[in-house]
Amino acid sequence: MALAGRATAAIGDGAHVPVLVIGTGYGGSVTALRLAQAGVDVHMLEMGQAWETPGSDGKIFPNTRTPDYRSYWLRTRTKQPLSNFLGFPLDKDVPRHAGILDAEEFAGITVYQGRGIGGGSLVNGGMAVTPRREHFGSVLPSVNPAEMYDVYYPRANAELGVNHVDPAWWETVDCYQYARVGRKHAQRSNFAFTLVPNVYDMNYMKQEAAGTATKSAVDGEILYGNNHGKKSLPKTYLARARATGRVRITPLHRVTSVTRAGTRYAIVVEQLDTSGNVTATKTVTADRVFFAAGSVGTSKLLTKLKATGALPNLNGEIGKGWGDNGNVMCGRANHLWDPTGTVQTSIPTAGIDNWAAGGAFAEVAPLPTGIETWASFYLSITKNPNRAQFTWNAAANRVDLSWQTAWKQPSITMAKTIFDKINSKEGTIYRTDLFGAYKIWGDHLTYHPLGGAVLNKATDNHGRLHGYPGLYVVDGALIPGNTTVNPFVTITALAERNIERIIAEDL
Ligand code: FAE
Repeated sequence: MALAGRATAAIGDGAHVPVLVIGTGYGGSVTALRLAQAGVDVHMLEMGQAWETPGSDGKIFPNTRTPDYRSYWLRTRTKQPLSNFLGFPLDKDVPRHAGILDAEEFAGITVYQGRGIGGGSLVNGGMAVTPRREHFGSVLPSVNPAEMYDVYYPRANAELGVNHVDPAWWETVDCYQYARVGRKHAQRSNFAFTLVPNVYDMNYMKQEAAGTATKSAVDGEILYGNNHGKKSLPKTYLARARATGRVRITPLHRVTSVTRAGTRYAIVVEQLDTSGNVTATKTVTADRVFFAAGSVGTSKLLTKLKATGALPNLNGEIGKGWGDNGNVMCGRANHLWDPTGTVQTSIPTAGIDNWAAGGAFAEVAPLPTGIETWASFYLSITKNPNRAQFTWNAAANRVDLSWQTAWKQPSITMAKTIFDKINSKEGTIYRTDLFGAYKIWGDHLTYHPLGGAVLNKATDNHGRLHGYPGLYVVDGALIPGNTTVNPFVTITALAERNIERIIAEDL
């Protein structure tokens, strides 16, 4: 499928738009499509690039194995989630550039996020998982499960293009050997093992593996973008939004302020060049503003705007209830008779479900290094109860997050309910070379930031911010810290639910 039409002319200083959407990830894309279909003109602002122009190698996105200037958001050195291999540090210097992956560092955690039109959909693993219904009460306690499971989860899955790997093909193809080894070890320790859906086009992957299509996932493309099979938002929601003719998107524009201006809102926007320099500052007005800058982006904006008096009537829940979806990573060293394969597709399709008994759901993740590693690698989502708060640090002119590294300990304990048992059964050990020298746990990061403007607390039960009619939160900031599985299907489904009500009642 072709990328959606080209980015339109940049928003002008002094412009007025009926609806402004800040950010182009899942929440923003759902909101823009549904408003446009209801006949409303929408302008979306995105701080990252459009990602429509190939680089010097003829490709839009670089490979995971060879990060370059396109890979990181305004850093001069890469910060790879797996920082080491066989004891050697992997990071390297790169030119400062408005790259695709932001490794945003707070005092106790690094939060990875996508930057560009499509937000996290550009960089994520595509795992499209609907939480088990019996767990939904802990995910969004104020939302009626029936409406989500009968209407909005199915709608989100359909629009996102969620599909399933062909189990017969999965059983035999080389590029999923690592996942089958993961299954063998999980099942020998009596853990439930499930194939999980994805938004990667599984028919395309079959062709890659057969050598009849340009290799993409099978060649390791994912973390810094995917050039072929991934159905990211520019190919799904945003393509349909643009096709309405009512949605315009301005990339490389970062919102820094929103204030009341009579019956409207005034929005201050910095225009960036691809080196991250501010080349212009614009003020535009809008009747309604939808915050879709992601859990961190939306929470940082709202925390600053409340504290600095730009939006003083926001309530005391702003900035609270932030969680890391219990993310923790680890690797296991397999025996020499258990190779995981030299060719590993970058698209994960399987997980070990020990949520009910141990509080952990472990994604069997690829290590697409191109060489045999004899390693099994896992990203676990755990029932970590810790929640952090964003606060305004006036002296440093920035927003801080109170998360502490030690707060990952419950996640490690829960992940160990799976991997200690597997190691004991298999006679294997943890890898100690992936996150530093002699470090077992990747406990310094998250891929799944959630919360900071929680539904039914900072907003009403449909995302309307308390204190300001016409201001809404529509992204992962609404979800109180954990989705029990990978989050984007829930973010999408919740946005579908909320915008339907907002269109019916507010417009
Ligand atoms: P998001 O997609 O983050 O979009 C926010 C957008 O707003 C971004 O494009 C920002 O650049 C932009 N923005 C931020 N601040 C501003 C500003 N001030 N002005 C203008 N624009 C701004 O938000 N989830 C899954 O369900 N399955 C997976 O397999 C999976 N794998 C992942 C792998 C990686 C490496 C990462 C980083 C994430 C992964 N995720 C996965 C998480 C998922 O991508 C994330 O939950 C969603 O993207 C969040 O959606 P939002 O709409 O909240």
